[in-house]
Amino acid sequence: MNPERAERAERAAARIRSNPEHARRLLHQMLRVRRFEEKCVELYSAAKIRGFMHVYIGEEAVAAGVLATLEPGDAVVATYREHGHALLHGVAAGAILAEMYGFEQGCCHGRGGSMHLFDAATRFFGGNAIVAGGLPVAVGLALADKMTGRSRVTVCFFGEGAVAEGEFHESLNLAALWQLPVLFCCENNLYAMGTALGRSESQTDLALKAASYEIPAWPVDGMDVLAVEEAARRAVSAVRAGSGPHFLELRTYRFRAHSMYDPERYREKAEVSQWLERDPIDLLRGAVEAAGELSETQWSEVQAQVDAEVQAAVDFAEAGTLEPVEELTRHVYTDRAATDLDATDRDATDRKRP
Ligand SMILES: Cc1ncc(C[n+]2csc(CCOP(=O)(O)OP(=O)(O)O)c2C)c(N)n1
Ligand SMILES: [Mg+2]
Repeated sequence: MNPERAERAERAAARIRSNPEHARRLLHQMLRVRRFEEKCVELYSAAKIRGFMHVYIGEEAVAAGVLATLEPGDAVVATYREHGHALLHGVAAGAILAEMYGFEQGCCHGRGGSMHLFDAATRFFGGNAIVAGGLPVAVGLALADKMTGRSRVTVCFFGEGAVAEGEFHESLNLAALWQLPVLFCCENNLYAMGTALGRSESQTDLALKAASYEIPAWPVDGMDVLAVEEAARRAVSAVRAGSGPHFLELRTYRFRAHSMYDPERYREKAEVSQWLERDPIDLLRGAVEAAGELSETQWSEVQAQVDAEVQAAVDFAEAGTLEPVEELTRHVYTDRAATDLDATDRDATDRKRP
């Protein structure tokens, strides 16, 4: 082992020993996402889930590490690869899976599906299918918190493909200009569908792009959940303390295809194998075991708990029902019929008419 790696392993062991329960919890969280999504793939193949679906397998350390640093009331905005973020931010596994089945018991009554998970109660604001579409939403949420004086943080996850979009630059600029309480988390998995970062960006150091907007930014090993959590804790506490936006470039890798349809002609099998050697779950499990803080029994318990949660989610989704046809026009514009509008609303509406 090279000296840098050895020092890192030593620091990790010390951290694990200082709070072994927390380390086991991080392991549990990553495994929840992994097993849940493995089940989703199986259910997709069985045509229980249809439409587009993108899994996060390989990238679990990012969501698990960052979300471990949030407090109740903080908001999360993510992309279409968001099952894990929703799950770890507190949306019930059953409600997520039922949503993917298209059933009314889903977190969006089955109208959103895999790419548009949303849950106002936990302040999980998507599930955004448009690349970079979540960034202005996050900036708006953070602006609202700043204007109302609430000490909340909004975390925005997006892929490195988003940095090529105008919305990325507009959002970072305004967040910095107005010193908004938002943490930008760029999940750099090296590919945007089949396009490698170096084929689409002249500058591939993404933290540097954020720094050009005067936003404190740094890269993080996104396969090491302890490193992710440490960086996120530092960034989140600075954001919460009023130091304005922060940016993390989380260097990670997706082990599976971009979506369920992808012949993967753009990357070598050897590259995938190399990254598989740094599976974030295996890395943490190995470190916790090496620190003497994970017995065989404890690991079996973690797995059993996760398996039970996933099975319960499947049972819940399987028992789901489609929304009745009469409900189809609900949740489109407003639930209130024109006759329900009170006099003030009607006056205002009338005044706006040309
Ligand atoms: C504005 C926009 N352009 C194109 C697409 C099609 N599209 C879907 S996913 C994707 C790649 C995005 O890659 P990245 O942001 O790196 O996220 P990853 O899939 O790697 O997590 C593209 C181009 C889209 N959804 N939105
Ligand atoms: Mg990507």
